Amino acid sequence: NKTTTEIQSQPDTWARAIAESSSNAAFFGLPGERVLFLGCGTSAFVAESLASLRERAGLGETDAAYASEWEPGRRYDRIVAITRSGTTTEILDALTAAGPEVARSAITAVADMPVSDLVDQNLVLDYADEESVVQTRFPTTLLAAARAVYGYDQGDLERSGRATLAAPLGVDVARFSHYVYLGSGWTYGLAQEAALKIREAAQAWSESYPSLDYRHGPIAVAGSRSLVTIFGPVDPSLVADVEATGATVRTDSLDPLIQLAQAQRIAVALAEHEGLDPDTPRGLTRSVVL
Ligand code: F1P
Repeated sequence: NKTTTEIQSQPDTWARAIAESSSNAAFFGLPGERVLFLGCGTSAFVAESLASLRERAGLGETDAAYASEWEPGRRYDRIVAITRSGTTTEILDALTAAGPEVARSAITAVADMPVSDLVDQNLVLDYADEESVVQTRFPTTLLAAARAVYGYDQGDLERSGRATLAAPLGVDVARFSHYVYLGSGWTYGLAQEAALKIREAAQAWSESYPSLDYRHGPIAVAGSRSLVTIFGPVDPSLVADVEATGATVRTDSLDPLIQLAQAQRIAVALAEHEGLDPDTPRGLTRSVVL
């Protein structure tokens, strides 16, 4: 399927994004600017991760919002619209409502789309566009580009990504009926995106929470058919509490972007196990145009 091809191509698209990042810095907010990232669906979760990464890097006050929920009010120097398709109605409506005085960037996978007319500058990651409805490499490639701009240490992302994606997945999806993804800081957006992949590609039950909030209620439904994956740093007492429910806990020391790619593989494996086509999920289209 196309989704798998796109998942497997990620080390290449990450490497290209990092190589080109110095010329793209302005799209992600100049140092000191007050920035708002907007998106829908996958792109809303990317927006959340970008806001956390940028603010924690000390580059300026940064917010993220679902485009559908945002209302003009707080003042920003720049609004950055994240949208693979460049056609999503809520994004176009938010940019139209934003007023003329704020600078605007769009980051898309396709050039000359409706969003392009509403912004000053459009970064087009065309090499990360996708044929699958389900987004995989566009969000991770955008994140790799942003991390480079924000000075995040990318380590050996490309090599480690290649090795991990070439190795067997190591998860028997027949054992699990409930998938939980936990994250903290910028990886909370990744956890939400991972859980969305399970729902979109495999129509299965998944949830996501800030890591330490999981014990504040949601852990009550964890059990022997739950797979709980923790992105980023792991709190041993949280692992012990989750394991006490009978759930399987998955942690590793991989770069969180590679952990997300592994979650994408789990979603595809689960779809195949259920006899579903991950490329064209029921009820989903490439973008929502109202
Ligand atoms: C956003 C999005 C996707 C979702 C679905 C509908 O699209 O919500 O994340 O998987 O296909 O559209 P875009 O604004 O990033 O093009």
